[in-house]
Amino acid sequence: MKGENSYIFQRLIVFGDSYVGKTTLLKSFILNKQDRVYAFCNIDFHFQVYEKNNQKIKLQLFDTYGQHRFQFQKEQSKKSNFVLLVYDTTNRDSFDNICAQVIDLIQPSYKTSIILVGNKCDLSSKRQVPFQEGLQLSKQYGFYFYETSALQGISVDGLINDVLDKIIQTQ
Ligand SMILES: Nc1nc2c(ncn2[C@@H]2O[C@H](COP(=O)(O)OP(=O)(O)OP(=O)(O)O)[C@@H](O)[C@H]2O)c(=O)[nH]1
Ligand SMILES: [Mg+2]
Repeated sequence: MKGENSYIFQRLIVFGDSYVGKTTLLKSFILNKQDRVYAFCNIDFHFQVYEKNNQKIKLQLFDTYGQHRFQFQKEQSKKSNFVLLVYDTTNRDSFDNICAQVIDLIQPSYKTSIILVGNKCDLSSKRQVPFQEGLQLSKQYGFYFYETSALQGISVDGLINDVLDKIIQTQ
């Protein structure tokens, strides 16, 4: 039987071009906005404990910067339970760069769940990447797919709740 203080520990990391909204998205997963964010070797991270179905889940949320290279991403992906690949729906280049990245990150042997995220969906008049294109890419590779607005909080609760459900299901 699990003790009262026991929790499931998992690691989530976010990748994507500069300015797509990675930091804003991760911050929206942090329940207490006053909590400290740690910095180590050019990565920021934060521990967030969630409680769901009487289970405590401690998620280590890793933020990265747009300029990180593939080798770094590959190493980090291997160590993570969840990888969020974020692009900006108003920036075609950020989507094309994800497409290039995906080929490199796909390693069937990794037990990592990859989630494709089209952020800034609130800026509909500036949209450059249609929803269907994101969906198609996610289907092609068997990723989860969300369109979010980290700024307006659209679909961010759904995303993190689905992550928690998946963690609980796989225990
Ligand atoms: N309209 C809109 N703006 C957003 C959204 N998410 C982030 N932004 C804005 O986009 C800008 C960049 O957001 P960041 O979260 O700093 O982007 P980042 O991906 O962490 O950038 P780097 O750390 O430089 O790689 C900021 O001005 C945010 O306020 C969103 O969903 N909608
Ligand atoms: Mg950032």
